[in-house]
Amino acid sequence: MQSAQATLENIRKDFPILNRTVRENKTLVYLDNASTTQKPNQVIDAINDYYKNHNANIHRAVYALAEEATELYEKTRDKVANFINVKDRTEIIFVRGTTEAINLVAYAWGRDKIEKDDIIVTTEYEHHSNIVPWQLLVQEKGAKLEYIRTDDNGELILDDLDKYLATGKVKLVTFSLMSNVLGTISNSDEIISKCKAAGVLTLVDGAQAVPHMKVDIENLGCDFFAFSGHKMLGPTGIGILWVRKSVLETMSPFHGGGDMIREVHKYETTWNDLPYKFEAGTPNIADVVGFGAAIDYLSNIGMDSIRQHEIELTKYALEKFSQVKGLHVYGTPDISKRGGVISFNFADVHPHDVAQIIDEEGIAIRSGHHCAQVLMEKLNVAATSRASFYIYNTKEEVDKLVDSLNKVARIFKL
Ligand code: 7TS
Repeated sequence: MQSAQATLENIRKDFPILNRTVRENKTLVYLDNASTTQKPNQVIDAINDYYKNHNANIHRAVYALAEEATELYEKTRDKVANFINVKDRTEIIFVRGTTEAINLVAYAWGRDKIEKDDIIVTTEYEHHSNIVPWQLLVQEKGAKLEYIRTDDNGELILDDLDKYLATGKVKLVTFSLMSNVLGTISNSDEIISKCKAAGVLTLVDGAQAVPHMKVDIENLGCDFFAFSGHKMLGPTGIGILWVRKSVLETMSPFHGGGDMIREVHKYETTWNDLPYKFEAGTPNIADVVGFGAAIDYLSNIGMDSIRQHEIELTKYALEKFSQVKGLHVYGTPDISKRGGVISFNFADVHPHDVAQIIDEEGIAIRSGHHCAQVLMEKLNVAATSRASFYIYNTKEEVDKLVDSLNKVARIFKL
């Protein structure tokens, strides 16, 4: 059995970008993993190998290369099914990412199913991609969008959910399993069981959760589930929408075109089998293959070890942050209820100034509204700074961040 330290050293060796220097010859400290993660050689090599040795269009031809490409593409679907514990692979749809997945549901499910005065419930800590598609839909239908509020600890106030469900008008409740700003892990069991009891469908945005903890779709019990490959070591431009079969079978197509059809005549078309009905056109084959390699990589480490590593880093960082003068950290102090995302602000210092001073040390953190302006309004700030961790981050990197935060405090005389 390898020690945790040895494992971490080996993991870091797989990520070539972590060796590079930035600014004044500073070793890169990458702490913007909630935005996107870095890629290991295994993922880069899988994409290279695909283009060098197997490139062809899928599902269309009988020649050897086309068969190989199709097999590689479909193999990733099986890997995804296994990774999130889905029994029926035809419920898994390849999309560009979480944003496209949620838009697909809003169009292909929502346009048929949402009517005037219906209610869609979301939360105050959603990413814009789990707000804007619903705004567009309710505006078109004369329906309503309501919000479950967050409390001072950044947790959802579930009394709000009870209140909306009691109206009998709610058709969908949609929430992220982990907030990209506060790191809060939603109380999914309670939300989904309440919705089930009320006969209301649920969509879970797993963009921040799937990369960082074991997610079991069967246990979760939702109806729609979305996540992105690039936040879990995979390439950009590939993501997953999972839909429960009984719901998927009631949905209209999203995009029309090649591959999603069975027969096309001059004035009517019949649809292909699931999931191909929802995968129109030539898909992002190479990145699906790369995504498969990312899933293998994470599976080899084990999602429970990844969660444990992030808990340790986050606990360590929260302790150190509490000693920095003038620093305010958002979100719950209960480590069991949060992931490796820490948003913070210095009183009277603009987050962009913070990020700039930190960047001089080669440390990449994000400053801004994090595509969560509804939450920023709630917190009564325009922006926050945010550090977010992943499998390759170390306590030494947290120390470097803390040193530079102390530098901010000194410069601004806090
Ligand atoms: N949902 C959540 C919870 C997210 O954090 C993000 C991206 C998305 C959806 C959208 O994912 P995409 O892959 O379709 O873009 N979050 C962030 C972030 O926090 N900083 O940059 C992107």
